[in-house]
Amino acid sequence: MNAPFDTSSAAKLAGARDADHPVQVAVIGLGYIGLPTAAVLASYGWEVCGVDVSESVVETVNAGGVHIKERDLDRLVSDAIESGRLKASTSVPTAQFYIIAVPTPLTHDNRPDISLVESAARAIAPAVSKGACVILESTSPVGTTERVGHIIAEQRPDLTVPVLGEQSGGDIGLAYCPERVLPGKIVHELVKNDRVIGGITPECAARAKGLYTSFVEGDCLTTTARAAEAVKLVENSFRDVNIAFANELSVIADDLGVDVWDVIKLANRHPRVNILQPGPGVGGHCIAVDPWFLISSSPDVARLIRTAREVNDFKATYTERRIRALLDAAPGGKVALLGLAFKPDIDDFRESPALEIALKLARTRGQRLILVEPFAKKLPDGFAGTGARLASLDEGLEQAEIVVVLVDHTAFKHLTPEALKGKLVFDTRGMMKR
Ligand code: SAJ
Repeated sequence: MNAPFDTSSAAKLAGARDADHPVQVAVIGLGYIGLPTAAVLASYGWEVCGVDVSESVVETVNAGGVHIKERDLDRLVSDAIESGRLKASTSVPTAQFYIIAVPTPLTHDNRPDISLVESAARAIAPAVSKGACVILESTSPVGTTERVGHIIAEQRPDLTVPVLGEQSGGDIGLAYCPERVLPGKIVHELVKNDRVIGGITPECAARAKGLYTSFVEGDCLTTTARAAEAVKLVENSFRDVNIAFANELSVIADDLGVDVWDVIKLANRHPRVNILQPGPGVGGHCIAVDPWFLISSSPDVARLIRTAREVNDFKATYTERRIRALLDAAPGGKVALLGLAFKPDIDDFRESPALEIALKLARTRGQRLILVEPFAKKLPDGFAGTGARLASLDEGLEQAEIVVVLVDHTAFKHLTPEALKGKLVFDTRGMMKR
């Protein structure tokens, strides 16, 4: 467990900085969103301090390295460090802008856990000065930006915090601006995407907008903090519901004995139909998580959104059952599972349905599992002792009687039905059809 943010030593960082270059933007949390944001801001000329509770993350970044894999991020961070405009620290400095980009996971009973946002607010409070603007970017339940304001107000009675519903006022700005970038394209989308900026007051929104317009090429649209919080949750719920429709169709198509890929392709030729793609379930740390933020705040009315979550979760169970049936149909035969990541061409295994399916199969059929994942150097610990092993695509194809596509990585795309002749094939992504 990491130590909480160091709130006592804002001065430590000031010492590490050239006095002529005070920190302009402090980015709290150097994860998948915070680190690229800090580096992009530095590349646009801002003096940035990235803050993280992990000393090893801070050391890595200060050495010009990255602790996460994301396209173009390594170069961006090393250039930003070299330019002297990006530094990392475990201490929160005094800055003009604060961006909070910390995780907001789910609790065991699918409720949002905003404790890291609260602890970031507590860490900012001692350092924040009159005129600064605090912006929350973490995906958050509606009302969280106001909660950040309450925490700062509690710790800093000397400062007036803006009040929701008023037009202006307050010694600091307070706003919500959700991140909307796609893993795998984060650096590109940070600059290109439109941003929604919700202020506690319109004046707060305008102040936050000043920061984003300095590097965003998309439109920067302003609204209230509560609306912006809802927009983020709605975007990811929209996608979850639409993927659920495709996943449910794939199960119905199996029942009816029709090819779901053909059906979707042809239905999408209608000018007002645009069905997404079925898969083995929905993964990642956003789409499979964020709808719960809406469900937990409105449990009696968020019926469609809850059902979509259930349909998408069921698709992983259904996929596992179908693979077990194939194993039963080929006694003693081995199965090559292609892909463990949560989506194509990414080394991110968080909430991955492919990984979950493989782990469940490994518990009882490990000796018969060959796992092919070009983005993994070794198998996750959960496979230890199961007999499942990691292999190259060629090895997998050579040794397995059954081939299951769980992730449509580019590295698998040259596979054709001819190359799989004689094998039992289950293509959960329709890779060979599309
Ligand atoms: N998936 C399907 N079928 C599809 C599309 C996706 O099964 O047709 C699956 C993927 O395989 C994956 C999951 O859904 O398991 C999610 O992948 P994704 O590419 O749809 O989304 P994420 O989780 O990588 O990123 C999303 C994006 N949100 C939207 O597209 C509305 C991104 O813009 C957000 O910034 C991100 O969540 C986030 O951080 O919230």
